[in-house]
Amino acid sequence: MPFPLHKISIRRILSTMALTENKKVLDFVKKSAELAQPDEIVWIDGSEQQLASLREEAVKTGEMIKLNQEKLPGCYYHRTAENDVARVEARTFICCKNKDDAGPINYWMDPVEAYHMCGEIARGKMKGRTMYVIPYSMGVVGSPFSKIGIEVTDSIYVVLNMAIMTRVGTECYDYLGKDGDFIKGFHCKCDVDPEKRYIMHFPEDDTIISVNSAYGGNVLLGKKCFALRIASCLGRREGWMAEHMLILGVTFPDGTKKYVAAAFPSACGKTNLAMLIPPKHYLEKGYKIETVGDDIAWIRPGADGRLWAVNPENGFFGVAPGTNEKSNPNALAATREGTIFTNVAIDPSDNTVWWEGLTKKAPDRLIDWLGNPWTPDMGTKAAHPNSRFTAPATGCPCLSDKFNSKEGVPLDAIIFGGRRATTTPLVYQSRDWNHGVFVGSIMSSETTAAATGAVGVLRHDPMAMKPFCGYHMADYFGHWIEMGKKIANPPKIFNVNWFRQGENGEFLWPGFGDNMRVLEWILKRCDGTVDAQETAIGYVPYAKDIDLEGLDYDRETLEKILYVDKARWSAEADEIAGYYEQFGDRLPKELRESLATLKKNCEA
Ligand code: OXD
Ligand code: MN
Repeated sequence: MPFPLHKISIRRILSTMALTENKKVLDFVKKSAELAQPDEIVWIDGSEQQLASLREEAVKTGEMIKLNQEKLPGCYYHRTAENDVARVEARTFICCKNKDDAGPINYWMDPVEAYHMCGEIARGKMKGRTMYVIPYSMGVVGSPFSKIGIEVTDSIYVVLNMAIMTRVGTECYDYLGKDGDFIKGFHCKCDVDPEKRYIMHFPEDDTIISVNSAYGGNVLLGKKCFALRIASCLGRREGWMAEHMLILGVTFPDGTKKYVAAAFPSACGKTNLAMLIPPKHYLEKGYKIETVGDDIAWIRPGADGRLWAVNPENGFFGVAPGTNEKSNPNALAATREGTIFTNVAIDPSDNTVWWEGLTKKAPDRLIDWLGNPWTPDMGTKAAHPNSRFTAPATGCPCLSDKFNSKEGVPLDAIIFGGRRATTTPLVYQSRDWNHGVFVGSIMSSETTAAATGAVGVLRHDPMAMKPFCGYHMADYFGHWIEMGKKIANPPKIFNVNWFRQGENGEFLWPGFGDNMRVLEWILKRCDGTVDAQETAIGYVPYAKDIDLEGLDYDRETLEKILYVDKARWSAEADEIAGYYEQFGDRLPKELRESLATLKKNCEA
């Protein structure tokens, strides 16, 4: 007997059935319902009973498939529409009054036009459906970092994913009280029509509207839309930073801990780095990596003059392909319970899941992500390259004991990194904070399947925030420079590149757990216990200082991927100058100066 949901008719929206007396919430729910005209409204309370009954309903309607509960307890499977498998950057808009405030990198639409257009698209589209009202917190409720959101949606899949990825429950209403403010999120699947798909952000109204999609990155509104695009605007207003960064902790043999935040573009290994297992001899000495977050960091200056960071999420929305017992056993372990898999393949022999890279040999017969029978000789992918797992953070064996800390963790280092076949060395350190901001601003990376469009195309992705910055990118750089002025003990800033390739396209660095060797150098630099060579771009390690113990790897290759080729960097500087042009006078002078220094250093 399913637990009775708090279903009420729209006419009774303001009745006692609502879980809050907050007038702003009631008003938002009422307006959303008047627009989309759902048959019913369900107030999500976050209880396991309610979620269980929603899972049951989703299985009944075919929205989700219940997987093998012995092998994968609490795990479910979902397929999105074939046209709806990734973020849609060209249909993602910043809707602020003044076009200049969105900047040249973002797509912009006038807010009046955007509200009108989305209103027409969503009008009546929840007829025959239920609208769910999700109260959620990004961050631990009551932490000075945290913010509350309310998402209304017509998708049970969204409710269940939000319940993994964020802290959902009535405590959010308690925290808001009668008058508290929150980020409004309206999501309607409508007809999943790609031509009418819009992901709209109204930073001046703290509002998000998402229509005609059901793919996670477009519809789990707490994630990219709120925790990055809207939060980047809030951070600028309030003096903090919302970044596309993992957070990890390193425990040293003597028990001390250091924390690192690292920004990489989507599907470039943030989850793998956040959950890294160090090589054997590090483990034997007592080194340990702990995960605080794998995708988003909210960062604030502390009273001690350092930067402190929290992960506002509560789960991992990770890319499945390539995740296996060797590349990321911790992520794999996290997916074994209470996980929703999206667009991976199903193994019908035991009703479990499979994706490319999970095992060396694919099973003989699968059901692919489109729902069709699949065999290895077909030459197609069984799982979509951007197929995902939504896994509760608590299932991660290396989750940090600071995961739920209200104060967050103090950062010793910030790392930027892109996917670059050439030019960018394995690791280098910026000369100081402002130069570090420059290093982040010139990040380029090859595109991945996390967004629609061509894969493998080199593009600028400053601080890995190109798709996620909610305002003018040059003002965002300026905000970084300003933050530097507020902190007496800033983290040191580094850049890494795990993706250097040889002449035949082979990767020149093993990556994964061996990235610990680079992390160790980075943290020694923070302590001032290892020397470095000053180059045209910043400080680069001496090859002898990267620990290669237990690795079958020659120092010559290491020298090669640490080498700073001035001719290439000179060309890079010219290319950056072209890229910077679009920012005009809004580009902070500190970045122009760093670029001039780079050019001069390359010519010296
Ligand atoms: C993600 C992304 O899902 O960056 O984290 O696309
Ligand atoms: Mn991401």
